[in-house]
Amino acid sequence: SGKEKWPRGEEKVWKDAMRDVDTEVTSITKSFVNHVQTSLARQPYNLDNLGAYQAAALSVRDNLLVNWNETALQYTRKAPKRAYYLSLEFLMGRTLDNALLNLGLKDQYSEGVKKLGFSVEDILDQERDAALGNGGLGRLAACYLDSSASQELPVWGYGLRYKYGIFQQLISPAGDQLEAPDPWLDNQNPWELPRLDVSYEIRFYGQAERLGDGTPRATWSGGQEVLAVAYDVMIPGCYTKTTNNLRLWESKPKRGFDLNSFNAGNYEGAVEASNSAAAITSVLYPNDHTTFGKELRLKQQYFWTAASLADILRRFKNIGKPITEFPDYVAIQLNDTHPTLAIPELMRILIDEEDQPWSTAWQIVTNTFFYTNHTVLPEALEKWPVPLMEHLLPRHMQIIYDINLLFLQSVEKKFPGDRDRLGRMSLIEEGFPKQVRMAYLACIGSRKVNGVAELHSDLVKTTILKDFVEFEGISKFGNVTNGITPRRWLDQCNPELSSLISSTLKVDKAVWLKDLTRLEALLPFTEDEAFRKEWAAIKQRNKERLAHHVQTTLGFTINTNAMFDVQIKRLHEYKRQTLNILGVIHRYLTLKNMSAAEKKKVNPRVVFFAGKAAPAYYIAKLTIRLIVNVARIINEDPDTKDLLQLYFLPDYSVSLAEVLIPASDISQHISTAGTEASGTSNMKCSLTRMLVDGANIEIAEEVGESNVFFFGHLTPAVEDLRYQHTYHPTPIEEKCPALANVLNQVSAGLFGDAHVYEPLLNTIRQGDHYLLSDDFDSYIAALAMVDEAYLDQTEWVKKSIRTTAKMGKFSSDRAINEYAESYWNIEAQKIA
Ligand code: B1H
Repeated sequence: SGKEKWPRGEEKVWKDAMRDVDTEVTSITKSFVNHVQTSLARQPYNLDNLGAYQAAALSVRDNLLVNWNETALQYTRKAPKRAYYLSLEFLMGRTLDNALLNLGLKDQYSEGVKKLGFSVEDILDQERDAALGNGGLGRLAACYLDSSASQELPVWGYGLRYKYGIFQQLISPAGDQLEAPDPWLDNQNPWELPRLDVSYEIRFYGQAERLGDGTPRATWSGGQEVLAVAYDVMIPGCYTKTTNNLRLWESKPKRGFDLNSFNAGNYEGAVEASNSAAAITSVLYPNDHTTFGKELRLKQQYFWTAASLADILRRFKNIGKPITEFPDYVAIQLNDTHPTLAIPELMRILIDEEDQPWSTAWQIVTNTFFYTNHTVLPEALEKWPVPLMEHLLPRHMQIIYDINLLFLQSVEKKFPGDRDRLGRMSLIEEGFPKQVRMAYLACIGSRKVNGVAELHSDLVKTTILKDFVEFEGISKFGNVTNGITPRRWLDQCNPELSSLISSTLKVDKAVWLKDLTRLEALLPFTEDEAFRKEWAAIKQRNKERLAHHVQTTLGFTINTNAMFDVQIKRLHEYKRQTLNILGVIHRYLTLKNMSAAEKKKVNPRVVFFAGKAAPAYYIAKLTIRLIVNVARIINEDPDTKDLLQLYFLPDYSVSLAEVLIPASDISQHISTAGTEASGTSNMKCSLTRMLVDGANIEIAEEVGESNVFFFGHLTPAVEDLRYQHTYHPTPIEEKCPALANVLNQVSAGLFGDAHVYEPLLNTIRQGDHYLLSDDFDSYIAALAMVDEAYLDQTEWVKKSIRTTAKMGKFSSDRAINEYAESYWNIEAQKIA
């Protein structure tokens, strides 16, 4: 008819773009419409938000590709020393918004899609998180990639392309965590480039035989061979051409897999083998801080390290330098012990394939690798059973034995006759079965070792690696305090605050986002009333944004005229979500006993929890159940519900964090002293202007003790307290009556399920390894101080401004530059 109304946006803009005529139609609109018609093969008439997201993503990707190619080309031409970040986890979150901001194209795209009838927010909201990680360790890797590109450093990431990321968390009607798979690749992923041409054959099992010809060489043959295929993810820097690469490996059966089985008529057997190849990269292990000794996990680790090393070696060989110069061109960072097999794998390549003498090979290896430790918790220290290693990686087990022999000989030389020490330091732990201690192997195979915060690095040096410090000297052991990227954790998730900062400082965000110490110039504005008002108004709008999100996703109505108190992190006993929920119950019981007049003076509080529990972690899951059921009771209680609300927000993710963090007034970092290596959400919360209490001493050093609420015992006391618990236990009733009362109320069934929570409560009544009974009273006192401080809103806002102003140190740009200078010895490369 020709008279029908155009369904979306401005008809003329669409049509001009479709016909590619030269009007005011921007190149952005053209490329968007072009992708709708060609890449997506869709009609503009019926494009939905998902289609619009895909078209926008493909269009932005075109911009990135140009820079990405240019960056790769220049790295190849100039051949600078490069660093490689090996991590089993990259918790990237969403990409489109970040890419638009880094390219400086957000406004143009918002304009463009608006003319076509879409809102940029709706489009951004279509993207699924890339959740290839558990928690802080994986998110740290993502922040470091962002900073490397933004600081123009030649750094690539290497990881696995899991078909399923971290599980989706659901909460059952009873309040239990349920796990559902995360098929994040189902809608096609516009951010990855399959490189079917880049692939390597990876061997498992089989036989290793020493040549016995006077060389250390051996052959390794037979077993299973699978293919590692590369998928590349572009990592744009902020306001720079530099666009680095994250290479993720996918496992595939080898072409023409197992012809022998076919010929023997064993067709199903052959298909099974092909399934087992594909299984290697099918799922991220969701355990976090515990190791399970599963064969498939070890397969993942070897598959990934072997493919990455083969790729790095091939690139090095293209430069045409002798192999002994490898460490002059390559630095490899081991993100925790997960990639430690890279050490024996490089030895294998150098000895068996490159025919190098042992000492030359070891020299190369120990100048190439760097190892970051992320935890001193004993249950998280990786150990692999020797029989499993011998079965899966027979040649590597030989090499590990050889490394160990030479190593222990040199220890014996330095400490003659100290048999205890040899036993303590051996790479092989005695027992049934014997186990390989991966942290020790990573330590002796690396040029340097570091922890992730001052306190943590000191603990590494004085506890788990003490013997190694004595043997190798202190200078090998350092600290690089973690950081977070201010692009995602300020500019992207809190855009109003970002523009307030730019306009107040009269500095373009392109400058301060890359030099976060500039925020210090905000300090004088603590005395500016108009500024403080705007600061507070932005917080209020962020609270409303969160409340809206909860209303639309969960159907709860949140009181936004309250203090927002968050604890958002993996569920773990050492992080003490239990202390928090017992504190909430204490507050509830206190409110129930108050007169109306007393209640008038109380400041309303909304407490949020979010976080996943490892699927097999019974006590952590019970904690979730308790939180959910306490929430049910207290949110319905007319006596208290105006003053205290409690929510467990399911399925914590990077995207949910981006909404939660800017809305929070206080965040709880309340792990037992010395157990949290660093924490990074503490930095995110402080950066987007709020206060932290708990573990992070370095934050307090920067922002000032008056802006942080500390409580509880300090690290040096922990060992003594635990000793007391074991050998001179005091009944909780005596030691901490307030806590005893809370525990008894839960036991009595105040929140239903009278017996269900006993195992959780007993972790406190018996043993109390994480010292809740020692810290409860001072925890409650600290929360009261927070309430008190919040009453003086002027002072509170000042504290909040001061905190943000002093967070410069915690930019991941500072951290990555420390690695670049003091560890990897690499330099920034200007991409013209
Ligand atoms: C951290 C882990 C971790 N430390 C084993 N260790 C894992 C260990 O799947 N696994 O086997 C997974 C993760 N994660 C965290 O690292 C620390 O607890 C945080 O304090 C720290 O901020 C973060 C980044 O350094």
